[in-house]
Amino acid sequence: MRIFGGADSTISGAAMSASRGIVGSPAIVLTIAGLDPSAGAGLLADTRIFYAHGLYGTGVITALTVQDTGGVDRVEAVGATLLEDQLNALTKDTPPAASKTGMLVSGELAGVVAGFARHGALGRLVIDPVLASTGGKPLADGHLLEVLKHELIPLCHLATPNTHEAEALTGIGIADADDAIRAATALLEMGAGSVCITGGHLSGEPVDVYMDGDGAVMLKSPRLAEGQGIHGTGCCFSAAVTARLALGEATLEAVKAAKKATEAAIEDAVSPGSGMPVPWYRA
Ligand code: PXL
Repeated sequence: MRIFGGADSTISGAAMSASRGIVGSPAIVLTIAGLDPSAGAGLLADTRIFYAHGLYGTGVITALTVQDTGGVDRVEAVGATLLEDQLNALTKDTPPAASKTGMLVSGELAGVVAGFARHGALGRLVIDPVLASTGGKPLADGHLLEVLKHELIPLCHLATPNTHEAEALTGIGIADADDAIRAATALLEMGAGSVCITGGHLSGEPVDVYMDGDGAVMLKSPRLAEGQGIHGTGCCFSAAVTARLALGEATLEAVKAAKKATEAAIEDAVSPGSGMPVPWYRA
Protein backbone atom coordinates (compact mmCIF):
# COMPACT_ATOMS: atom_id res chain seq x y z
CA MET A 1 0.00 0.00 0.00
CA ARG A 2 1.32 3.42 -0.90
CA ILE A 3 1.97 5.63 2.13
CA PHE A 4 1.43 9.25 1.21
CA GLY A 5 3.20 12.07 2.93
CA GLY A 6 6.58 10.39 3.38
CA ALA A 7 9.84 11.90 2.24
CA ASP A 8 9.36 10.59 -1.30
CA SER A 9 5.68 11.53 -1.58
CA THR A 10 4.65 13.28 -4.77
CA ILE A 11 1.49 14.58 -3.13
CA SER A 12 1.90 17.99 -1.58
CA GLY A 13 1.48 18.27 2.17
CA ALA A 14 -1.39 20.70 1.66
CA ALA A 15 -3.41 17.98 -0.08
CA MET A 16 -3.09 15.57 2.83
CA SER A 17 -5.99 14.93 5.13
CA ALA A 18 -4.67 15.46 8.65
CA SER A 19 -7.03 13.03 10.33
CA ARG A 20 -6.50 9.84 8.38
CA GLY A 21 -3.86 8.10 10.47
CA ILE A 22 -0.60 6.46 9.49
CA VAL A 23 -1.71 5.36 6.06
CA GLY A 24 -2.64 8.76 4.80
CA SER A 25 -4.61 9.90 1.82
CA PRO A 26 -4.79 13.09 -0.12
CA ALA A 27 -7.87 15.07 0.88
CA ILE A 28 -11.01 13.57 -0.65
CA VAL A 29 -13.20 15.50 -3.04
CA LEU A 30 -16.47 14.15 -4.43
CA THR A 31 -18.41 14.89 -7.58
CA ILE A 32 -22.10 13.99 -7.85
CA ALA A 33 -22.64 14.18 -11.57
CA GLY A 34 -23.68 12.62 -14.84
CA LEU A 35 -21.37 10.44 -16.89
CA ASP A 36 -20.36 12.02 -20.18
CA PRO A 37 -18.47 9.10 -21.72
CA SER A 38 -16.57 11.48 -24.01
CA ALA A 39 -15.12 13.06 -20.83
CA GLY A 40 -15.62 16.68 -21.85
CA ALA A 41 -18.01 17.36 -18.97
CA GLY A 42 -19.50 15.59 -15.98
CA LEU A 43 -17.90 13.04 -13.70
CA LEU A 44 -14.91 12.10 -15.82
CA ALA A 45 -13.94 15.71 -16.43
CA ASP A 46 -14.42 16.61 -12.76
CA THR A 47 -12.24 13.79 -11.46
CA ARG A 48 -9.53 14.60 -14.05
CA ILE A 49 -9.41 18.10 -12.54
CA PHE A 50 -9.41 16.82 -8.95
CA TYR A 51 -6.41 14.59 -9.68
CA ALA A 52 -4.58 17.52 -11.32
CA HIS A 53 -4.69 19.11 -7.85
CA GLY A 54 -3.18 16.04 -6.16
CA LEU A 55 -6.51 15.19 -4.51
CA TYR A 56 -8.27 11.85 -4.16
CA GLY A 57 -11.32 12.31 -6.39
CA THR A 58 -14.42 10.19 -5.92
CA GLY A 59 -17.60 10.20 -7.98
CA VAL A 60 -21.25 9.28 -7.68
CA ILE A 61 -23.23 8.93 -10.90
CA THR A 62 -26.64 10.56 -11.27
CA ALA A 63 -27.17 9.59 -14.91
CA LEU A 64 -25.61 7.85 -17.86
CA THR A 65 -25.64 9.74 -21.11
CA VAL A 66 -25.18 8.70 -24.71
CA GLN A 67 -23.03 11.42 -26.18
CA ASP A 68 -19.86 12.15 -28.09
CA THR A 69 -18.00 15.38 -28.63
CA GLY A 70 -20.78 16.45 -31.01
CA GLY A 71 -23.45 16.55 -28.29
CA VAL A 72 -25.88 14.67 -26.06
CA ASP A 73 -28.15 12.05 -27.62
CA ARG A 74 -29.79 10.44 -24.59
CA VAL A 75 -29.89 10.73 -20.79
CA GLU A 76 -30.85 7.91 -18.43
CA ALA A 77 -31.01 8.84 -14.76
CA VAL A 78 -30.25 6.35 -12.00
CA GLY A 79 -33.01 5.54 -9.51
CA ALA A 80 -33.19 7.53 -6.27
CA THR A 81 -32.34 4.45 -4.17
CA LEU A 82 -29.22 3.72 -6.21
CA LEU A 83 -28.05 7.31 -5.77
CA GLU A 84 -28.77 7.17 -2.04
CA ASP A 85 -26.93 3.86 -1.64
CA GLN A 86 -23.89 5.21 -3.51
CA LEU A 87 -23.80 8.30 -1.29
CA ASN A 88 -24.31 6.28 1.88
CA ALA A 89 -21.38 4.02 1.07
CA LEU A 90 -19.02 6.81 0.07
CA THR A 91 -19.80 9.41 2.70
CA LYS A 92 -19.20 6.87 5.45
CA ASP A 93 -16.03 5.30 4.05
CA THR A 94 -14.38 8.23 2.27
CA PRO A 95 -15.92 11.40 3.71
CA PRO A 96 -15.24 14.30 1.38
CA ALA A 97 -13.64 17.57 2.45
CA ALA A 98 -15.64 19.18 -0.36
CA SER A 99 -18.20 18.04 -2.93
CA LYS A 100 -19.74 19.42 -6.09
CA THR A 101 -22.96 18.66 -7.86
CA GLY A 102 -23.30 18.80 -11.63
CA MET A 103 -26.15 17.32 -13.62
CA LEU A 104 -28.77 16.19 -11.08
CA VAL A 105 -31.47 15.56 -13.70
CA SER A 106 -34.52 15.54 -11.45
CA GLY A 107 -36.02 17.08 -8.36
CA GLU A 108 -36.14 13.61 -6.85
CA LEU A 109 -32.37 13.04 -7.21
CA ALA A 110 -31.59 16.58 -6.03
CA GLY A 111 -33.71 15.88 -2.94
CA VAL A 112 -31.57 12.83 -2.14
CA VAL A 113 -28.40 14.93 -2.36
CA ALA A 114 -29.98 17.62 -0.16
CA GLY A 115 -30.59 15.00 2.53
CA PHE A 116 -26.85 14.25 2.72
CA ALA A 117 -25.91 17.93 2.61
CA ARG A 118 -28.31 18.67 5.45
CA HIS A 119 -26.41 16.22 7.65
CA GLY A 120 -23.06 17.77 6.77
CA ALA A 121 -21.92 14.60 4.95
CA LEU A 122 -20.69 16.39 1.82
CA GLY A 123 -18.19 18.86 3.29
CA ARG A 124 -17.95 22.25 1.60
CA LEU A 125 -20.64 21.96 -1.06
CA VAL A 126 -20.48 23.60 -4.49
CA ILE A 127 -23.67 23.59 -6.57
CA ASP A 128 -23.19 23.89 -10.32
CA PRO A 129 -26.87 24.02 -11.30
CA VAL A 130 -26.66 22.26 -14.67
CA LEU A 131 -29.93 22.64 -16.57
CA ALA A 132 -28.91 22.19 -20.23
CA SER A 133 -26.05 20.89 -22.36
CA THR A 134 -23.59 23.15 -24.14
CA GLY A 135 -25.68 22.57 -27.28
CA GLY A 136 -28.85 23.63 -25.45
CA LYS A 137 -30.42 20.18 -24.83
CA PRO A 138 -32.42 20.22 -21.57
CA LEU A 139 -30.79 18.01 -18.93
CA ALA A 140 -33.30 18.60 -16.11
CA ASP A 141 -36.93 17.83 -15.34
CA GLY A 142 -39.45 20.52 -14.35
CA HIS A 143 -39.11 19.81 -10.62
CA LEU A 144 -35.31 20.21 -10.38
CA LEU A 145 -35.38 23.99 -10.36
CA GLU A 146 -37.72 24.06 -7.35
CA VAL A 147 -35.58 21.62 -5.34
CA LEU A 148 -32.44 23.58 -6.21
CA LYS A 149 -34.07 26.82 -5.04
CA HIS A 150 -35.68 25.53 -1.87
CA GLU A 151 -33.40 22.72 -0.72
CA LEU A 152 -29.93 22.67 -2.25
CA ILE A 153 -29.00 26.32 -2.79
CA PRO A 154 -29.80 27.04 0.90
CA LEU A 155 -27.26 24.37 1.92
CA CYS A 156 -24.39 25.26 -0.39
CA HIS A 157 -21.07 26.87 0.40
CA LEU A 158 -20.87 28.24 -3.15
CA ALA A 159 -23.20 28.27 -6.16
CA THR A 160 -21.68 28.65 -9.64
CA PRO A 161 -24.53 29.29 -12.08
CA ASN A 162 -23.88 30.76 -15.50
CA THR A 163 -26.10 33.70 -16.43
CA HIS A 164 -28.83 31.48 -17.95
CA GLU A 165 -28.95 29.28 -14.86
CA ALA A 166 -28.98 32.31 -12.55
CA GLU A 167 -31.90 33.74 -14.55
CA ALA A 168 -33.82 30.47 -14.26
CA LEU A 169 -33.17 30.22 -10.52
CA THR A 170 -34.04 33.81 -9.66
CA GLY A 171 -36.42 34.96 -12.40
CA ILE A 172 -34.17 38.01 -12.86
CA GLY A 173 -33.16 38.79 -16.46
CA ILE A 174 -29.40 39.40 -16.65
CA ALA A 175 -28.20 41.87 -19.26
CA ASP A 176 -25.51 43.71 -17.32
CA ALA A 177 -23.39 43.53 -14.18
CA ASP A 178 -26.03 45.28 -12.05
CA ASP A 179 -28.56 42.59 -13.02
CA ALA A 180 -25.99 39.92 -12.12
CA ILE A 181 -25.52 41.52 -8.70
CA ARG A 182 -29.30 41.51 -8.20
CA ALA A 183 -29.45 37.81 -9.13
CA ALA A 184 -26.49 36.99 -6.87
CA THR A 185 -28.22 38.85 -4.02
CA ALA A 186 -31.36 36.78 -4.58
CA LEU A 187 -29.31 33.55 -4.43
CA LEU A 188 -27.68 34.68 -1.17
CA GLU A 189 -31.17 35.45 0.16
CA MET A 190 -32.18 31.87 -0.74
CA GLY A 191 -29.38 30.79 1.61
CA ALA A 192 -26.28 30.22 -0.54
CA GLY A 193 -23.08 30.93 1.40
CA SER A 194 -21.54 32.58 -1.66
CA VAL A 195 -22.24 32.87 -5.38
CA CYS A 196 -20.19 33.22 -8.54
CA ILE A 197 -22.25 33.97 -11.66
CA THR A 198 -20.06 33.00 -14.60
CA GLY A 199 -19.97 33.50 -18.32
CA GLY A 200 -21.22 37.02 -18.16
CA HIS A 201 -21.68 37.89 -21.80
CA LEU A 202 -22.90 41.21 -20.56
CA SER A 203 -22.84 44.53 -22.29
CA GLY A 204 -19.27 45.82 -22.21
CA GLU A 205 -16.43 43.73 -20.82
CA PRO A 206 -17.00 40.07 -19.92
CA VAL A 207 -17.27 39.82 -16.15
CA ASP A 208 -18.02 37.16 -13.54
CA VAL A 209 -19.78 38.39 -10.43
CA TYR A 210 -18.71 36.91 -7.08
CA MET A 211 -20.75 37.75 -4.03
CA ASP A 212 -20.85 36.73 -0.38
CA GLY A 213 -21.93 38.36 2.89
CA ASP A 214 -19.15 40.94 2.47
CA GLY A 215 -20.48 42.22 -0.86
CA ALA A 216 -19.84 41.83 -4.60
CA VAL A 217 -16.54 41.53 -6.45
CA MET A 218 -16.30 41.94 -10.24
CA LEU A 219 -13.93 39.44 -11.79
CA LYS A 220 -12.99 40.63 -15.24
CA SER A 221 -12.22 38.08 -17.95
CA PRO A 222 -10.31 38.28 -21.18
CA ARG A 223 -12.71 38.00 -24.15
CA LEU A 224 -12.16 34.35 -25.06
CA ALA A 225 -14.22 34.06 -28.23
CA GLU A 226 -13.35 30.37 -28.51
CA GLY A 227 -14.78 29.77 -25.01
CA GLN A 228 -18.31 29.85 -26.49
CA GLY A 229 -18.15 26.61 -28.47
CA ILE A 230 -16.18 24.60 -25.91
CA HIS A 231 -17.86 21.72 -24.10
CA GLY A 232 -17.40 21.47 -20.34
CA THR A 233 -16.20 24.92 -19.32
CA GLY A 234 -18.78 25.16 -16.50
CA CYS A 235 -17.79 21.75 -15.08
CA CYS A 236 -14.13 22.73 -15.39
CA PHE A 237 -14.56 25.90 -13.33
CA SER A 238 -16.77 24.34 -10.65
CA ALA A 239 -14.50 21.28 -10.29
CA ALA A 240 -11.43 23.51 -10.01
CA VAL A 241 -12.97 25.66 -7.31
CA THR A 242 -14.22 22.57 -5.41
CA ALA A 243 -10.70 21.12 -5.50
CA ARG A 244 -9.32 24.31 -3.99
CA LEU A 245 -12.04 24.37 -1.31
CA ALA A 246 -11.12 20.78 -0.41
CA LEU A 247 -7.58 22.04 0.11
CA GLY A 248 -8.92 24.59 2.59
CA GLU A 249 -8.50 27.75 0.50
CA ALA A 250 -10.60 30.81 1.24
CA THR A 251 -13.57 30.97 -1.11
CA LEU A 252 -12.80 34.15 -3.05
CA GLU A 253 -9.15 33.10 -3.50
CA ALA A 254 -10.31 29.67 -4.69
CA VAL A 255 -12.73 31.27 -7.16
CA LYS A 256 -10.07 33.62 -8.57
CA ALA A 257 -7.51 30.83 -9.00
CA ALA A 258 -10.06 28.44 -10.53
CA LYS A 259 -11.18 31.12 -12.96
CA LYS A 260 -7.61 31.76 -14.07
CA ALA A 261 -6.89 28.05 -14.52
CA THR A 262 -10.15 27.59 -16.47
CA GLU A 263 -9.27 30.47 -18.80
CA ALA A 264 -5.89 28.83 -19.43
CA ALA A 265 -7.64 25.47 -20.01
CA ILE A 266 -9.88 27.12 -22.62
CA GLU A 267 -6.86 28.58 -24.36
CA ASP A 268 -5.24 25.11 -24.31
CA ALA A 269 -8.46 23.30 -25.37
CA VAL A 270 -8.03 19.96 -27.14
CA SER A 271 -10.17 18.26 -29.80
CA PRO A 272 -10.33 14.54 -28.98
CA GLY A 273 -13.16 13.98 -31.50
CA SER A 274 -14.73 15.63 -34.51
CA GLY A 275 -17.18 17.71 -32.45
CA MET A 276 -16.58 20.33 -29.78
CA PRO A 277 -13.18 20.93 -28.18
CA VAL A 278 -12.84 20.48 -24.41
CA PRO A 279 -10.80 22.51 -21.92
CA TRP A 280 -7.39 21.00 -21.17
CA TYR A 281 -6.76 21.67 -17.52
CA ARG A 282 -3.56 22.10 -15.56
CA ALA A 283 -3.74 23.04 -11.90
O1 PXL B 1 -21.98 20.85 -19.38
C1 PXL B 1 -23.04 20.37 -18.69
C2 PXL B 1 -23.01 18.88 -18.53
C3 PXL B 1 -22.77 18.34 -17.31
N1 PXL B 1 -22.72 17.00 -17.10
C4 PXL B 1 -22.89 16.15 -18.11
C5 PXL B 1 -23.13 16.62 -19.36
C6 PXL B 1 -23.19 18.02 -19.61
C7 PXL B 1 -23.40 18.54 -20.93
O2 PXL B 1 -23.54 17.87 -21.90
O3 PXL B 1 -23.31 15.74 -20.35
C8 PXL B 1 -22.83 14.68 -17.84
